Amino acid sequence: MKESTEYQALSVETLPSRLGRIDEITAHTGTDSSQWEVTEVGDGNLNLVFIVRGPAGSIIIKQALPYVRLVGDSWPLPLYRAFYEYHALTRQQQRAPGSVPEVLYFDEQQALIAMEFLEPHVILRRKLIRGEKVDGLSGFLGTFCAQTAFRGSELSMKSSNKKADVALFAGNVKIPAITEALVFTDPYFAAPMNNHTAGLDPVVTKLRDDVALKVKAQQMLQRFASNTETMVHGDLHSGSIMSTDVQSRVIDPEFVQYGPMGFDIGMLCANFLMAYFSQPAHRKDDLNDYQEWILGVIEQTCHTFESEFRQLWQTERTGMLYPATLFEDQGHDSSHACDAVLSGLWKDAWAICGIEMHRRCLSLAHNADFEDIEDTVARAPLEARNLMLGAELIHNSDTIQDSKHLCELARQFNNKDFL
Ligand code: SR1
Ligand code: MG
Repeated sequence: MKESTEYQALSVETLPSRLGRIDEITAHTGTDSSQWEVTEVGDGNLNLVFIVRGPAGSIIIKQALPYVRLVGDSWPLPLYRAFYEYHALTRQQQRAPGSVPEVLYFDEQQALIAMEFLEPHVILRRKLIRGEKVDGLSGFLGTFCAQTAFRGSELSMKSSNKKADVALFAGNVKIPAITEALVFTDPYFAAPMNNHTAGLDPVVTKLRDDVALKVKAQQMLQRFASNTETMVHGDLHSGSIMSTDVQSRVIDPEFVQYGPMGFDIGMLCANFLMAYFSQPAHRKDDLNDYQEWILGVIEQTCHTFESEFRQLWQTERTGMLYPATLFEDQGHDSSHACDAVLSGLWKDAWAICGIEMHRRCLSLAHNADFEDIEDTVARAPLEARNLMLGAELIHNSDTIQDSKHLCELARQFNNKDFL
């Protein structure tokens, strides 16, 4: 039975009585909701997240709040983000099967999604801070990014379907607007909600005085806002990935939109680089080994992305772009065309990578990799390395050869002192 009342935020107390007669839910938890054990575990910036443990099993209930949880009700945010998250999850499941939690039930009015409880998975960012390795991580992430990028584009999709999808997701205005401001714009001036670590001022001033850097960041915003190449997750950081030691899943695509194909992989690389630069404050033993493991994940993720993308190019190029009728059917190899598409994609990715590295230290919504370092004297020089490499990537996104080159730069910047 579907809830049909006006939106009301759930609580630990009200959840059993409100959801206890929904078949799609009780099929997974058991029908006696008085036996449910409910905990609220949302530690993200926006939503309520409940674990419901029942006699028959456990599920996750995610419900959007009508405001930004991180800030409070002074910043209203539309409930419709749950609608887009639901549609993103179903598409990701089709395009990259097994990569996201199974959706069990969706109630648009209550902005509520019931989904598979991933156990014993934890947020990947926590594992990176603890120095834990995850087998198969790069293969999983590279495949996810390539499959969703390729299969959500007109390299693969029928144009009519893709354009209908672009129209559907174009309604998700206010959520991408957060990215447009917080990621692409606010880092580059003293925006009201910004904050940065004490001691970073010399580097922050340098970046904010760099007009060419601001131009490049705005060029990337222009591409983000107007290039509808594929359906992007839109917020693919290490807090949007849940892992055990051997398995991973992508969660939380409410920032979904149609955007550039290099967006997700660029943001992902940035978050691994921030994990890399923060490590000296998290461990002494095995520091070099763990930092090198992170760089290996970046290289391998990008490598997997390329090979999966090239494979899909050969086997699933059924859309209107670069059709076989124009290449193979004429006896012409299309691999140079694939090279050109990938080359443009990586240029976007490296610039977006640099911008994401900036926003997590300069704008609102920093990441725990750095924020968990309580001693700001220790934190500032690590963030400075991250910020300066970010600038290098934005300026030189056209000349970064590949992920090996990226990791070589990271090693160089990891040995520099910018303050
Ligand atoms: C106000 S929302 C801040 C950030 O949280 C989300 O996870 C996105 O990364 C967003 O930029
Ligand atoms: Mg999120």
